[in-house]
Amino acid sequence: MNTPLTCLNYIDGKWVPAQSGSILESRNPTDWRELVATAPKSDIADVDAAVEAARRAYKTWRLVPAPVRGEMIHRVGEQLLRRKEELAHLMSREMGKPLAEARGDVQEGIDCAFYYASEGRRLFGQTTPSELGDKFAMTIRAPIGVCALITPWNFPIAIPCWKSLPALVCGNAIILKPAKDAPACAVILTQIFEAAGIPPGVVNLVHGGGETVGRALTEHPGINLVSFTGSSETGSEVASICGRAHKRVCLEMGGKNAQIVMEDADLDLALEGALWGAFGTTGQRCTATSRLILHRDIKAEFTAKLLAQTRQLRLGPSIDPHTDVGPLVNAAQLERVRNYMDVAKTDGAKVLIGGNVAKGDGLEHGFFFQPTLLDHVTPDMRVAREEIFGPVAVLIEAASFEESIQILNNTPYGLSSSVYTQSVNRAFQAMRDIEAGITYINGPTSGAEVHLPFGGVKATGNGHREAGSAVLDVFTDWKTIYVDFSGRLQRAQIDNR
Ligand code: UN1
Repeated sequence: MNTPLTCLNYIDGKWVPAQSGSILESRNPTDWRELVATAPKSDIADVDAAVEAARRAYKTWRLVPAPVRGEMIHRVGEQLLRRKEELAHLMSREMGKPLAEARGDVQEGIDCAFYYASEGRRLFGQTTPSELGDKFAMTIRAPIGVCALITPWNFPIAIPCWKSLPALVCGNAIILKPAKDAPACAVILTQIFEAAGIPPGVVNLVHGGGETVGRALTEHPGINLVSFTGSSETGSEVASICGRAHKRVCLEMGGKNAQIVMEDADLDLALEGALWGAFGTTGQRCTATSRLILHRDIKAEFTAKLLAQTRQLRLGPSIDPHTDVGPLVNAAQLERVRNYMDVAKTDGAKVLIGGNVAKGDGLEHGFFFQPTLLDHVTPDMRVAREEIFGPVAVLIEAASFEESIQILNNTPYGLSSSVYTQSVNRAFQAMRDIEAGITYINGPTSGAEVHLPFGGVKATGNGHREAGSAVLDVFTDWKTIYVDFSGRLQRAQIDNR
């Protein structure tokens, strides 16, 4: 076993413990006897110190030319690339993602760094003619100030990068509050920021719980913006605090993503997509496929194939290269998924495979749950509507394409969606009629790329998008500028009529 890492907070360019001296433990979900790291259990005093440092640093950081900020972000990308393997191993041990997927998580951070590094030389505004003579009109982007970034454990490098890199290139100072289950990944990322030359106070890291540190940041008058990824319940709380204080808030919350398989689909392709979508990252992705909406003409055949393939999945230690499905992140998640099995049975669903905590074969010290398929599920059942966040997919039968879309839309959420069909007409109808932020045609519900907008509709989000150029509208304000070079008063709408 590896020696546990001692994580610290990073405030004003210094690595420090929590002022109270309290600590949290981060354990390996494959084997909870392994302590991966300890981290400061911070409170409001640590948040105050971080906000003060960030406010001070913001004053000069916002004046650093954006291309220079971009060069630092580029160095972040280079360091992430150099430390990719080390980070992937740490991540896999810390939160239980299979190694290949952990490499993908770090790669998403690298992609993000190189994308936003070059944004330093764009950050385009607009110039447009004025309605008056000898007058110039343009827009520029202005940073928001100090941003609190509250991130989940399921993408411990990718999501902090999605948030921090565009925030920084736009000229904001940041305070990162990583999930309690992934403090060590956040420490390495912060070390990388430090090594990339980002000045003290511009990036701060405060570990701790959502109810203490997350809340203190959200309520702090020195914070101008909160970007939060997590549950819809917590997101509502964050939004209401920010709403009352007129703070900008960007929310990425729950999902109940569905894959539709039509009778004209390439079934083998749809099958591969369903397996990856449902069981990749042990179902712990916001984009995971938790509903399979199957046309009745292919349901029996598709289900039989799916069952056979699910049976082949190897459940095992996240670090083992032969593992297909790793553990859940912690005991609470395991209990949550297990509870949903009771809910499913009470509501009349049938467990086709799985449905239990996995035991034996060296899994007894980890948070393993068997890959699970629930059949005879109707759209009104709780397992068809609520986010489970585990290796569980429900099978719902549909009589037509129209009914499939209706079922897909019949959820409070709207993040990702997928349709397998060979019909161009149906594909375009799906793109038009599905209520979701992301729609895949003939691909699974997971697979977002960093240069496109990421986010959802309904209870999934609050109208903002992460990633792509869309996130620049989160981390900047538009400023409209008029320059009158006529040397006289020109009244718009009046003097030119
Ligand atoms: C998330 O689960 O919150 O498309 C992010 C995907 C990944 C990102 C997921 N690229 O599944």
